[in-house]
Amino acid sequence: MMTRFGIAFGVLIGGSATVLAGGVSRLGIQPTTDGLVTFDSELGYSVEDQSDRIRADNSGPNSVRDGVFEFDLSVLPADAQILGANLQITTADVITAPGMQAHVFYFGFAADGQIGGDDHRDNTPGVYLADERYDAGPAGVPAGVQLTVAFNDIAPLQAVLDDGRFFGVRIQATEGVVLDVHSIESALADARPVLNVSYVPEPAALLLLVGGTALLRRRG
Ligand SMILES: [Ca+2]
Ligand SMILES: [Ca+2]
Repeated sequence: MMTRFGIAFGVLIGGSATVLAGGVSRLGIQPTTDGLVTFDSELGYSVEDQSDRIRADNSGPNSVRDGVFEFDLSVLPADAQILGANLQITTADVITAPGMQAHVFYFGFAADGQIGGDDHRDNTPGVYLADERYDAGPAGVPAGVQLTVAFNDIAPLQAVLDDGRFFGVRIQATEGVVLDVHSIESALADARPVLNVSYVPEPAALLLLVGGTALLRRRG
């Protein structure tokens, strides 16, 4: 337990813990590590994890660069029931795409706390979390805009909390799209990525919450 608390304290300095109504807690978790993983048909896989920004782009099957964030979920209570989650990232450059809109997918996977070639879409497909369409080009999304990506599926996050430690989120650009966001190495603290998780700390609390919702529905 000492180790668990020690790790939690270290990460929570940069995050925020809030208790909302109904016993629901919300915690912002910064990545343990982040970076980009490139596949090049001639050079193979390469990793950059110390830059102050992360780029996801896709120039066709011979050159695909994915942005990856890995979060240590041991800062959450071990028996937490996750109710919702989103990834908060901030653009470091204008989003570009061949058309008016940039289509970007987000995938989640059980990770290992370091950025490697295995984090690329080719090697660890992961579970679909969200897809977003951003206005691209000079009149689209400029640098310095905070993007909040709500997850459609929290099951992979819960699975890592129950049976693992590091949760990976990967940004996958579709062909022609270029997305630059600030990394944890960014000098702008407010622009660094954060995983926001809302949860109830005890299974019993979730049962009460679900029971209450069912009761309200019956009355309606
Ligand atoms: Ca990094
Ligand atoms: Ca990894």
